Amino acid sequence: MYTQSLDLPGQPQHGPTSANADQAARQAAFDARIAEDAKIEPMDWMPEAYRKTLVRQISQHAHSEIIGMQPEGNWISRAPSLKRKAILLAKVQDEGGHGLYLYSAAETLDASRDALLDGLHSGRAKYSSIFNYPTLTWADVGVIGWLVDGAAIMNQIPLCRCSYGPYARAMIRICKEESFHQRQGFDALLSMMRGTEAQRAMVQDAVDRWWFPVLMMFGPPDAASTNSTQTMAWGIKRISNDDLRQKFVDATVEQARVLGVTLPDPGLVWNDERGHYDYSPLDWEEFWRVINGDGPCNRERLATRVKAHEDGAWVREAALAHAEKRARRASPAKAA
Ligand code: FAQ
Repeated sequence: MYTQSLDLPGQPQHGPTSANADQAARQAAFDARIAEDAKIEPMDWMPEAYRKTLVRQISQHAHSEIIGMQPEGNWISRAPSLKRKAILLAKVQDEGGHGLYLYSAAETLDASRDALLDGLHSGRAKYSSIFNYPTLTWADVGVIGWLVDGAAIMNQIPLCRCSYGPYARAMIRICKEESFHQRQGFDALLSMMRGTEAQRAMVQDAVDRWWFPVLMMFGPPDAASTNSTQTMAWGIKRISNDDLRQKFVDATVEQARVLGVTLPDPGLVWNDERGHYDYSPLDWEEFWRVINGDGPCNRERLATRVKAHEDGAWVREAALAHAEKRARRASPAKAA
């Protein structure tokens, strides 16, 4: 580009000093929006570390949703009635949909979906620890709805107020659907608890196996939560891991009483002074082992996911070919 411009007194300066000033002004505008609890939108300037941490959290969340289809998906063909089968089909499809909203939210941050999926399939990216446990009986399906979706809602309601607009808006719809998921799980368990002795024993066994892994879904204790300080300062995370875990324990004890099951923790007692239930220390070694790839089902979950992706290659190719054909028809000159 040709220019006749000269640097004159009083005019904005260009070069390193003004670039630093621009950067500082953008950072100040971003900080002010965070301080006033306004939303950050995709076209707004944001610090690179904010963008990266959102891509990390949103993509891990998306991966959890699509891997989370597997434990219950195993039971679609074995549901005990047409009604339960229809409910379970809808629920598993919802989880797939949640994954898609979340990948789309990550794409607004310049992340490529192919790269995100590659991270999952190669084992580099994390997904929720909880989906590495097996679903041994039909009661496990009810317990996933009641406890896993229950924990997911507790964690996700505050994310509806997250500072990044597309993530916050995706969470509003997701939370509505998770609420149906939790209720259908509780309802399925209630039916079993009103059934035979063998059904009640099956529910109790499932609760015994899932309770502690569910408490670990909220993440490591606050003292070991490497990301919390920064994500809370940015208004991404609103309530700490331990505080959410406590809220979940307090809410669930009464639900267990209504259901007639025993939560498998002798240390679970009301503490008048704290105004909360105390509970026993969790096995954090197990947690780290599971998230580092060595849980009961990690290998199976990843292998199933990779196979589904490979088996679906023809669908992606066909969709691309169809889109190209439509573009050619709509505008032959441009497409040529
Ligand atoms: N599993 O510093 P923090 C669902 C990692 S959706 C695996 O405390 P942060 C729906 C963490 O990534 C369930 N990894 O981390 C459904 C970090 O590693 P990094 C998923 C975990 O991000 C129901 C390291 O440990 N929900 O259930 C876990 O501040 C039924 C240090 O931890 C979401 O993703 C874990 N449980 O807090 C579907 C919600 N916990 O990345 C199907 C959004 C921690 O530095 C059926 N995510 N780690 O390498 C969040 O709210 C947060 O990311 C937390 C973790 C709270 C999960």
